[in-house]
Amino acid sequence: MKTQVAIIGAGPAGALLSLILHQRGIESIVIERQSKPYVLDRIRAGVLEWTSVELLESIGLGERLHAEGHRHDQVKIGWGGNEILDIEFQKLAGKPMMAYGQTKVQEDLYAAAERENLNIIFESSDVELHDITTDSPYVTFTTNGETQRVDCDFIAGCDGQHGVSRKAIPDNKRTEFERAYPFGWLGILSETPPLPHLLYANNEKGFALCSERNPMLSRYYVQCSLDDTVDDWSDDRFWTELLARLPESQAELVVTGPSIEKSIAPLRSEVIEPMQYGNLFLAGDAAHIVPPTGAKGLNLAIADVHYLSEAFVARYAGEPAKLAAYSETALKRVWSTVRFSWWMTVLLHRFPGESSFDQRMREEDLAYLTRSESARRSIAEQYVGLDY
Ligand code: FAS
Ligand code: PHB
Repeated sequence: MKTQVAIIGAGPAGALLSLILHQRGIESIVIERQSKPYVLDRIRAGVLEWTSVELLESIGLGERLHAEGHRHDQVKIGWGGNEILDIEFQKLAGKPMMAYGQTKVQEDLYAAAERENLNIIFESSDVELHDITTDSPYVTFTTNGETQRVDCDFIAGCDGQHGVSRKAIPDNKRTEFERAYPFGWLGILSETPPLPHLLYANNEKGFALCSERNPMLSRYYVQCSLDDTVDDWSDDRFWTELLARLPESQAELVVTGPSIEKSIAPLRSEVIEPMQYGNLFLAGDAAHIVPPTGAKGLNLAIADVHYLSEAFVARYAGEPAKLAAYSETALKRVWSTVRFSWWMTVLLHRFPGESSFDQRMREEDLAYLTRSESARRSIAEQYVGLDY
């Protein structure tokens, strides 16, 4: 097969890139390892920056997003037992955020792929990238037991943190920056009405987060040990821990119920530099990982795709400069977002073995945020997403 851009991975980054390129007259073929139901079944992010909302609207994906998404003008942070801090981002940063699960974003992208007849090849294995430093790169893979080959002008590596693309950049050309956090998030879904606002909490027992997916589907998280498995966490233990970590006035509002999904995710920060090598360009988790505390993983993938799609459009219009500068351009937002996610993670979690001094510094940060509208504005503008 031959195309202009071969895209590895049909998660949010790959599917969005293919859709935008198609709408701008550029052909692509997407090569995805998993089946379509498998990708659609993953429970991941829950919050869209307003910048992401506007991009999705611009490509015709605004209708369901506004019909089923829940617009929020603030989030709350519980700390110091019963203190509650409001981060009013509509008032402080002039933009809201939208609670709209990644699962729905993925459904919308695949529905658009069907409508616009995009070429996504699911259940592909043994994906290999070839000749990425030449003008004739190609991708080989196996599907239905047959080896396939896609000749292309460019390859977009959108295959996530465990993909093959990032490793196609030679070790001596690739720098990996990494921070692993000494805890994970235990997340559940329950068919119960969520709190009116997203609520993050820092408590002596650890972090907790109350979020949502729809008016009768709540998403909750508690910080847990990396040694834990979901079997260590009965529903009773989860609800007891969650309620104990929230300010009392908020804990009283939580409607508990049986979990219909329960999973543990480790927290990591990671950046791959550069995000391009020869005619290979990385976007999304293939290039960076952020702890979910800042609600940035999905949004940063969308931002990469914004920059990369603009660069491909310029290149095919005879302007190669944007594509040559893609990595430099994308990394500015990546590092700004990685710092924000790291900072929110340190602010809101308790680190095993940390000193009482560390906790006092954390409490001073939270007290300063309570006193200072400028400090709250800084969180607000980063949480809802800086302009591209
Ligand atoms: P993805 O990982 O979503 O997609 C990559 C795709 O490439 C996958 O479909 C994969 O099957 C495919 N692939 C991999 N290797 C391949 C190969 N060799 N060949 C072909 N295809 C291949 N973000 C938040 O903002 N909030 C959250 O609460 C949150 N929770 C998360 C929980 C978990 C368990 C994980 C893993 C991530 C979470 N994230 C969260 C981050 C998540 O939303 C990612 O940022 C987002 O999925 C990034 O999208 P992609 O870059 O498309 O990567
Ligand atoms: C979620 O709804 O899954 C969610 C919300 C906010 C976060 C992380 C996850 O910071």
